[in-house]
Amino acid sequence: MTSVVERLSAELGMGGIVLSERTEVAAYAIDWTKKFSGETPCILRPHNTEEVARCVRACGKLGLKLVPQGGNTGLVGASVPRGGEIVLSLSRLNKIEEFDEASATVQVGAGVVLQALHDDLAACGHVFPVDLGARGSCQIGGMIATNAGGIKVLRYGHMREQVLGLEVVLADGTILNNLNKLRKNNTGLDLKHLFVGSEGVLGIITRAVLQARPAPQALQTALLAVETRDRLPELLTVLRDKLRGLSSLEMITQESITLYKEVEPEARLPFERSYPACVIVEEETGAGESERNSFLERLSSVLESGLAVDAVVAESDTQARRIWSLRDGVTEAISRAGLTHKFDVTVPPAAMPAFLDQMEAFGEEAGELRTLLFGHLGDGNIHVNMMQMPGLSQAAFYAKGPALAERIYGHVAKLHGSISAEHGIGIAKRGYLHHSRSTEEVDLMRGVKHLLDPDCMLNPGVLFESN
Ligand code: FAD
Ligand code: 2HG
Ligand code: ZN
Repeated sequence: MTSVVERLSAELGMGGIVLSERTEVAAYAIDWTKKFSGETPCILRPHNTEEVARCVRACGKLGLKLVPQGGNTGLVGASVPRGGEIVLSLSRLNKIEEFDEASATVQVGAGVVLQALHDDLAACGHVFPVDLGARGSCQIGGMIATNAGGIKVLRYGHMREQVLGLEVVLADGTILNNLNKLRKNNTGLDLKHLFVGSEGVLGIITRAVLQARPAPQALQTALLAVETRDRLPELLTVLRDKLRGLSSLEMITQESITLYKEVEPEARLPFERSYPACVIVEEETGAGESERNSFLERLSSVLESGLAVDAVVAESDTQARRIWSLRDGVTEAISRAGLTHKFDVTVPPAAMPAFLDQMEAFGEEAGELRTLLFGHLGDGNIHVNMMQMPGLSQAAFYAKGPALAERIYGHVAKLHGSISAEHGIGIAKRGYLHHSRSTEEVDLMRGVKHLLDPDCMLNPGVLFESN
């Protein structure tokens, strides 16, 4: 009997695309959190859109299921196989194809890594305004498929707001080309939005046209210390008012900073004493001393209000990077320190202080968990991590997950929040979707899935519990 790999290779008839060496396949079959993994016979690594379409048609003909994969930094288990699916890696579609200066748009392959796009645009005085800690690995296709957020949503929005055009390979192998560069194009249903945030269940994104922006003349970065978490909503209001060019507003609680220091003992912490929370602010300003002085004055007025009690202001790019390394370092430290249950939620900003306390209480009640809270304060987006404490077995740790999720998401729903602020639903949250979306909405989503992928070939099991 011929194997799947042999049948697929024969069907594709193209060299160098099928990767089936077990040692090489392994990295594609486990996710970043090490929580989700599965078997796969092989990885397909096409070089361009036409090859992607051929891969999709070949899998369709052989009745094989596909998991599209970008940088494999997703945090909800949707980028790795679960039960023998083939992984379709977009990594080789990694060309930055064209920068159009007049429209400030850039056309890229789905496999372009975010950091590479940042570097490329910087060379022509522009920026791509989505940024996140996984920038060195996550890819544009994956970011579109998850509608990634990150640290600049406050000013520029998610991926959705940056996507002008898309090229997508549908489940039957059709290539849907809408590489639109126009900002204004009201010609019927805007189909690209179906694929933004679709987590690979509706089609394979192969190229995109993205909106770039002129690079800000100067960035002012500071870390503020907060004496009480109760006043975070007031601080948010005042910062939005005083710093009109605010581009990032992030929050890290003390316990997260403590973990960071445990994992990175060499790291120098910005304040000599500890505070219940620290807040990172970044403002885009004009260049020059007067703009800098204006930032410092406006920041001083925030300190005078007592909403923040201490501040470290970056004097150079290196110091700004050091401040940001604390924020990025927390996510990294969690993954290095052990297993964690991740809950990425949004709550109305006014509800945030009580919500933070409630999360700590839930963690305490569940027992033998360490609760870490941080996130995108400006968006009301809290990352709740409940980490395995030493002594708690892996099985006992995992067993706590479902009850915790039910409690946390139930609480979020009562606050009219969202059970997924930015990471998506994937496998991890599909059983809880009803906390944020109505039955009618989920039925319509299923209908769209059925229309575009009637045989449920693309990412089966993602988003919905049964297809
Ligand atoms: P993958 O993980 O490979 O895939 C994610 C999903 O997209 C899967 O469902 C996959 O099937 C699908 N997919 C991938 N490529 C395609 C394609 N071309 N066509 C169709 N479907 C596709 N996320 C945020 O939103 N904000 C953050 O601040 C943030 N910070 C992070 C920090 C760290 C350290 C890490 C590890 C992750 C972080 N994430 C964050 C999560 C993650 O980086 C994002 O979800 C990112 O958009 C995933 O991109 P990727 O290329 O790695 O996609
Ligand atoms: C971040 O903002 C990411 O750092 C990851 O969205 C959050 O690790 C997490 O829980
Ligand atoms: Zn985040």
